[in-house]
Amino acid sequence: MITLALSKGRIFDDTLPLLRAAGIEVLEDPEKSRKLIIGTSRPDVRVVLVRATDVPTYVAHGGADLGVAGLDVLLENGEGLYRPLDLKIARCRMSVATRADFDYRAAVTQGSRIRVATKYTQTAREHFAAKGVHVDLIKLYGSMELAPLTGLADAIVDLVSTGKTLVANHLVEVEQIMEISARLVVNPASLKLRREPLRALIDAFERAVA
Ligand code: PRT
Ligand code: MG
Repeated sequence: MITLALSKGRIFDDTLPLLRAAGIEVLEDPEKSRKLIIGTSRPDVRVVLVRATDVPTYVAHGGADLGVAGLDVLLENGEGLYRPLDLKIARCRMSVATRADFDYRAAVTQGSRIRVATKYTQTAREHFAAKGVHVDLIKLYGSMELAPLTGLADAIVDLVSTGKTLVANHLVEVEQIMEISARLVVNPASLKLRREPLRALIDAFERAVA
């Protein structure tokens, strides 16, 4: 049995067409069913539904043979995974945003300290270290946009796709850190033990992306 870890929402929705192109139909809609293990039209392939941030953990520890996770998630928690393929789905960018009245340029050029709230502490730490900016990181698990509005932080590091969330909260995107997309990650031990079927599946994904 090959187990593929996906998260509900955009990762699941965007992976479906790739699976379909690989000849695999998922047998249930996770938004309608409460099942966490879903069968597919291939008796030897099943999907497990986990939180987006748990996908690397499942794959790294063998709870799944492969999975789909955003680069944002992998940069925070993606060690020990074989990361063969950019699926080019669930695309967005990782950016720095502040209130419109915050002078970000001055803050990052004058070597002053900046308080940054984010879910992506690893990525934010590396980004500001590379710029030589002193940063106080505040770890949050959601609603990052609130941090600059309440005075909790000067800036946030978050994902942006349309930019509507920032606009709705009167925040300005002041710097783009990197482009983000979802990757297919594979458990290295699975790849050794079940090389043939996994390789075939990875190749099918590869053809579906191209
Ligand atoms: O929602 P949950 O807490 O269960 O987990 P999650 O937020 O990690 O999962 P999900 O499904 O929301 O995101 C899964 C993956 O989709 C992420 O890891 C990213 O790689 C990718 N992705 C692509 C995004 C976005 N686009 C995105 N826009 N993930 C989140 N957002 C959020 C962003 O954080 C911000 O709150 O959408 C908001 C901004 O969107 P715009 O369109 O208003 O700019
Ligand atoms: Mg979300």
